[in-house]
Amino acid sequence: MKKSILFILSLFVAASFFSCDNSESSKNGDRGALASSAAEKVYVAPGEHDEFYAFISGGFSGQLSVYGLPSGRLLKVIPVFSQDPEKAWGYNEETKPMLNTSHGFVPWDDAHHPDISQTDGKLDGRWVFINGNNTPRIAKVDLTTFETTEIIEVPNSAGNHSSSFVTENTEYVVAGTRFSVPVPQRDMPINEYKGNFKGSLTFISVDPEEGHMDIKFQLMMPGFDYDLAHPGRGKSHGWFFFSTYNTEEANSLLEVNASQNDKDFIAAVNWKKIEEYVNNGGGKTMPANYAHNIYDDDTHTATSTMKKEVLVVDPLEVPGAVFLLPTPKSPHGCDVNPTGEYIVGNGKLSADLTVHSYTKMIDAIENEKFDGEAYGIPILKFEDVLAGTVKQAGLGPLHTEFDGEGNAYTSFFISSEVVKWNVETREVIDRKPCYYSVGHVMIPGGNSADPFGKYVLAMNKITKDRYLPTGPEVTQSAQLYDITGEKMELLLDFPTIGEPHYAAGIPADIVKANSRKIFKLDENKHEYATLSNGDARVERDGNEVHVYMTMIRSHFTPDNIEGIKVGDKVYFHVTNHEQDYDVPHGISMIGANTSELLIMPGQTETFVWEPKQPGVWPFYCTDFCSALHQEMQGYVRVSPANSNIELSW
Ligand code: K7E
Ligand code: RUQ
Ligand code: CUA
Repeated sequence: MKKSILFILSLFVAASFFSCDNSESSKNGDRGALASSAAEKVYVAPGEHDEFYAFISGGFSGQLSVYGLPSGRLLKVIPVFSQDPEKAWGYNEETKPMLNTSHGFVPWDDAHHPDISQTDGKLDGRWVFINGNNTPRIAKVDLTTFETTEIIEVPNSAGNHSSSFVTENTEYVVAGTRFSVPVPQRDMPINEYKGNFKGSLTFISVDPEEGHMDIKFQLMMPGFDYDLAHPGRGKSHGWFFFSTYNTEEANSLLEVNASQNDKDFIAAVNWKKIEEYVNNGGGKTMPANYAHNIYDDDTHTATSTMKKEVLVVDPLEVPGAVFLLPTPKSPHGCDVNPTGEYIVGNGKLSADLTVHSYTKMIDAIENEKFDGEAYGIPILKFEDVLAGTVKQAGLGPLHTEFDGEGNAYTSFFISSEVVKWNVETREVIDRKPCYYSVGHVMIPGGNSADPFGKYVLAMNKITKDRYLPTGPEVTQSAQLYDITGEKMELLLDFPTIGEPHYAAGIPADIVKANSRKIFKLDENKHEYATLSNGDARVERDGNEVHVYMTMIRSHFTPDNIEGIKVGDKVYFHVTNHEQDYDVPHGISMIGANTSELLIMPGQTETFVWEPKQPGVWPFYCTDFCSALHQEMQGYVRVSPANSNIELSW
């Protein structure tokens, strides 16, 4: 049995080698053996668990997917900035407020960078943070329930891209703006961008106990377009580094070409210093509208609050807090190695990688070796902060991760490869092709002080011939490489959802230990929960009707309701009375302008139904729950608006 599955797996892996990796396979006399050894390395036998969780951004799907590694099996799709009819996220009354913004209900976003919370620089597996680029937001996913439990909108920002990266003790999750905009927003000529548009770097504090997020301060920077970021760690803890790609402050990047300047900057921000300044009353509050949405685990209900102001800090108010490090060729990724000494700038229009030294940076700052300034912010000399360059590493470097053994792995979009190099010597050790045009790479813990350097996952932008054709759009994909040896070994291709940008990986054991199995019914604090069957009922309040319903294998209480009229607004508040792990029930109502509800044991959810026609309308359980699942159903009798039929159930 095991053998035949292995054989099929090897065929898949072999096929991928044959189709694309010609150079590799022709050098390799025994492709079959290579493929089957790769298959063995990713094979997780039926009933066995994967060693790692991988949280992979869904990009423009607004979701976060959960995969097992090394198998590449999809375990869950977590709706974050999206409506998900499978889970009723954004459809039921409880979760709709999560998608509220200062622009109204925005049930979509472009999610790029998940990052797992850390304690002492190590992954602690409590939360995953992820950014929404489009309508700037940061979300927090709770890893006990794998649900989005908080979303905070970021004011004075646009294209929230250098986000959401966490500091060593999750003191802050950071959100940097990609598009510079007028602050405060106002009607002004676009070509007056230069000197007028601003780039905000937002430091959102995270409460160490509950994880509640709050905007602590916004650093209001010149409009350089902040692309990516990473925190310092170890010796550089207390600093944050942001890459920029428009120091020209051009409002049309193609015509004026943002790449006019040979070097842009990496902005180094001493957030500890600014925190101290703010704690002592520094900064100015300015009016700002932004939503702060919290999903409460006891009530299973979200509330959305509109905030009115934000604390803003001008870098010139805090001397010694912000410096600019010249970095060649429009750097994209801005990655810090596990010791915190090296800051890697991936100049996407270059063949070289720039590696800055934290020690040299501090030295240059202390000796005030400045090379001019930009809007009053000191610029350090390139030579004074440069540790060295990785020469001719590839074309179009984007992102770098680290294995904890002194090696870095950089993705190259144009030359479509992942390149392994030594952080100290900056010599290239190995390169392997990606199929095709890789964006981010991810090593579990690879952006923390303590990486688990067993695999690197490449997330590709284009797949072309790698999968069965599915019309003009072929699946996006990830590729898994073994990095335990000197040379990398491609093990597996697997499809992903949406467009994967970054991902965050973590040993499964860290998360599994805290995973929640059920919600206890007697701890259900939902405003409309029905905790005992005897309390199941229907109440009318004008033309609003509230149905307090329970579900347990395999019936609804009540299940036959009469006295509903056309023009009523009927709220179904449904409580799942199961207390067994993995026994949700669903409910759906004919013609309801919402999704089904999939309700977890002990939980209450609400949908609204506005019947338009008299008749007898059925509802049923949508999740196969027992041998009598098909019997789990009911009827609602709807009478004309003027009828005298009394409510009964
Ligand atoms: Cu390079 Cu949004 Cu991180 Cu995508 S970004 S690849
Ligand atoms: S019923 S088990 Cu609709 Cu055949 Cu599904
Ligand atoms: Cu309950 Cu099917």
